[in-house]
Amino acid sequence: MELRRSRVIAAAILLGLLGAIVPIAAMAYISWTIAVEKQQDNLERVAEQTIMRAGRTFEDAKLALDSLAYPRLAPCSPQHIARMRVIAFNTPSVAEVGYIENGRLKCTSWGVEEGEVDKAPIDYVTPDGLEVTTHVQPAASMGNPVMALHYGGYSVLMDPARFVDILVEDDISLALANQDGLLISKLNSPDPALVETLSSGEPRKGMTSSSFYAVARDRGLIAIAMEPRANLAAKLREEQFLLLPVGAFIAIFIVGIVAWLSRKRLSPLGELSIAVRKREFIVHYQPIVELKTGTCIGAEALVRWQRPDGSLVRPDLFIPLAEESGLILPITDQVIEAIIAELGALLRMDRSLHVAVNLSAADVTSGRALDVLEDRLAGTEIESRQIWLEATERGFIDIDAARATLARARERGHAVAIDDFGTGYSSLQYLQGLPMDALKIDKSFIDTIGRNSATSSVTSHIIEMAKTLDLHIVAEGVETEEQADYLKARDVNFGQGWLFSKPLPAPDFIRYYRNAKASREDGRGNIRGVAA
Ligand code: G
Ligand code: G
Ligand code: MN
Repeated sequence: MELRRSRVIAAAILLGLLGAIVPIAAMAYISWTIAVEKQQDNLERVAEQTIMRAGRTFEDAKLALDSLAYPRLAPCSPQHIARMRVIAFNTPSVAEVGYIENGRLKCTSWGVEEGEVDKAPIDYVTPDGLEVTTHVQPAASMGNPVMALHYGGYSVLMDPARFVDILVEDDISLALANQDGLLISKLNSPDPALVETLSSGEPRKGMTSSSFYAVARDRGLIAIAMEPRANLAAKLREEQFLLLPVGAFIAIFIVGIVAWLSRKRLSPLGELSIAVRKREFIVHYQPIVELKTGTCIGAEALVRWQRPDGSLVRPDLFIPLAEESGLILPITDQVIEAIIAELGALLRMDRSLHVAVNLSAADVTSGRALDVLEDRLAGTEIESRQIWLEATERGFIDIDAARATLARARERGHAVAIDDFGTGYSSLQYLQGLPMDALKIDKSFIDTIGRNSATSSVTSHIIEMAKTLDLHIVAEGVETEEQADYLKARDVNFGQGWLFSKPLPAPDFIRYYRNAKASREDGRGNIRGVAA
């Protein structure tokens, strides 16, 4: 029993802890994945904008180079130079236009080239056929290296920053590369190692131990956006602010349910209903003997609750709760089933033997136990007259229902006994109207026998009353020979009590029954042990 309690408590604590931790951990994890997802989606958008921007810049340069081819003007003539200047001016991404002949720069949008400048070496060729030099130190300006695109005898110089001219937060860095991973342009100094791995790999977005990244590809260009993972913190807090309270709410709910269920299970009623479900009820049998001969003529079935640790709980401690809660009905069923299983063979062998079943008030009022009896007795060859039913006055609250049940019980062949007779308030007249076969005089009256107390005279009156009703009489709680003699002298036929035997488990009762029978037959000079 303590074992079960501590198991329930341990399970409740475990479930409670899990119920508290799991939802909160789950919500923390979900907020993290949502924050990561949002962060990466944002980066992906940046990478896509970058690739679009870069693509458009290349298109602009291509357009400018294409439009330089026509109309053909005399190379490096004032008109030619003016035209190159117009185009450089009209194409925002193009800083300068140059005309090249035989690998030498002849003139630029600024004018005729005086020095001997070679065409810059080509790093790679775009899918549209533009030759690209990624780093050129422009002759005209002292500024940063620029990029040169060559096509059809012309070159345009461009500021590489134009390709990644995107409005982003400071801690997002960008890299633009060609499909071979050659870096074309960058913003906010991206991590070169990461750029190298990403430009050769497949992934569109992801993270490393220190950064998130997103990659976009288009027409031979690769745009990479990255930002430190530390940036997640703000977004994570946002998500947690929404989701952690949900997790806490679920946790409180689960812990509440666990506490409620375990309290319910640990309550006396909870334990009793588990006991009913686990069929923890066993039956002991207290012999009822014929006082004159000492023959065992029957037994009263007395239920006990056997807890998992083997201890027995007496009915006084759980029958009231069982009656109050309605669990008494299944308990009565289990008692009936135990009787049939344990004493069925003995009852079939000795038709004069009976077993008395205690009915609860609810059993008496509803009469339901009769149907259970009929059902369980069917096919067992136990005669219904071998099953006595004991009802106490507590069952007579609804007297009409009680009368109907008792009448029905007798119609089916059962004998009906009134239990604890004398302890209630009912008048004899009231009992007279009830269908019954036997009275069980309560132990409290038997106790007075031999003592000089005032109630002892009541006892003889009780016995007289029972006799007036012409009923079998069973004296309960007979403990001494003196009591037995007193009862015999007043023609009380049957007795039950410690003088004869305490309530016994079925095998012990069967042994008691056989011994009693054997010694009686022995006493009469008959053969011993026939019944065995
Ligand atoms: O022998 P014991 O102390 O166990 O019996 C206590 C009381 O419990 C008895 O007086 C009897 O009324 C009640 N009792 C015993 N067995 C049953 C049973 O199977 N059903 C009901 N309803 N009461 C029982
Ligand atoms: O159903 P009822 O109230 O009759 O149940 C009988 C009760 O009396 C059971 O609890 C049983 O254990 C108890 N009992 C039976 N015989 C004796 C006896 O001789 N002495 C005492 N003290 N109790 C007894
Ligand atoms: Mn009884």
